[in-house]
Amino acid sequence: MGSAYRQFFTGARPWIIFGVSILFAFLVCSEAPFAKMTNAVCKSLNESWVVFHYCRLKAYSRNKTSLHLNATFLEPTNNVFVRIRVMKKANGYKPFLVDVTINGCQFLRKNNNPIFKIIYNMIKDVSTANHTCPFVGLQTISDFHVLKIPVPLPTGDYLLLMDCIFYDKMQFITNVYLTYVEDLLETRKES
Ligand SMILES: *[C@@H]1O[C@H](CO)[C@@H](O)[C@H](O)[C@H]1NC(C)=O
Ligand SMILES: *[C@@H]1O[C@H](CO)[C@@H](O)[C@H](O)[C@H]1NC(C)=O
Ligand SMILES: *[C@@H]1O[C@H](CO)[C@@H](O)[C@H](O)[C@H]1NC(C)=O
Ligand SMILES: CC(=O)N[C@H]1CO[C@H](CO)[C@@H](O)[C@@H]1O
Repeated sequence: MGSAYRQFFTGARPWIIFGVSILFAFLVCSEAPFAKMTNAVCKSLNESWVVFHYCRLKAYSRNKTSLHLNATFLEPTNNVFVRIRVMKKANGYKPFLVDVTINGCQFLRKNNNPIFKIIYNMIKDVSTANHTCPFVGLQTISDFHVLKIPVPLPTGDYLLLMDCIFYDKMQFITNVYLTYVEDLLETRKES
């Protein structure tokens, strides 16, 4: 697995960011078109490094939820890669367009990716990711709910998978399920 990841990273563009945050960038949206997070799952694969205390959606209303996440990194890490994949539901979840791996520490130093910069700017105020590496100790995302999905998507159920890798070893995953409705605005206009 280690060498497979290394190979993948070598080929990958040095996209952005720090881990936990990114994921959610694609997800949520408080404005039309309509997007709603429906479930969040966090899992540490190495509890001597990463421990999740809290990973949950709270409901504001029937069509709006917010994400709360709280984890501790027990040791410092200066090497964070995040792989993000989007799946779309169609007889089970199938890969959908996005499969990128980003170098989190590099992005935080150089702010060198314009797309992720937009996302990061939205995330930083509700997370503890607003600093350069190393990352250690308590990491949180609090009440994350305001985001615009930057590209139009077909209506459907989506799953955002985030694998977080420290020094070539998978340490945790965060998966967020969401529902996206493309034409809410149109429907409203017609009615
Ligand atoms: C698990 O975490 C410990 C503590 O940081 C680290 O030394 C070890 O290499 C990690 N193991 C794996 C398989 O990632
Ligand atoms: C994170 O979770 C721990 C354990 O439940 C709790 O003690 C701590 O207050 C929480 N911190 C934040 C910022 O939510
Ligand atoms: C939530 O959905 C209901 C009906 O489905 C709609 O009337 C309401 O305007 C929606 N609220 C927001 C904030 O979109
Ligand atoms: C590393 C980084 O992004 N630091 C920023 C954290 O947030 C403050 C206030 O928004 C900025 O001034 C820093 O540049």
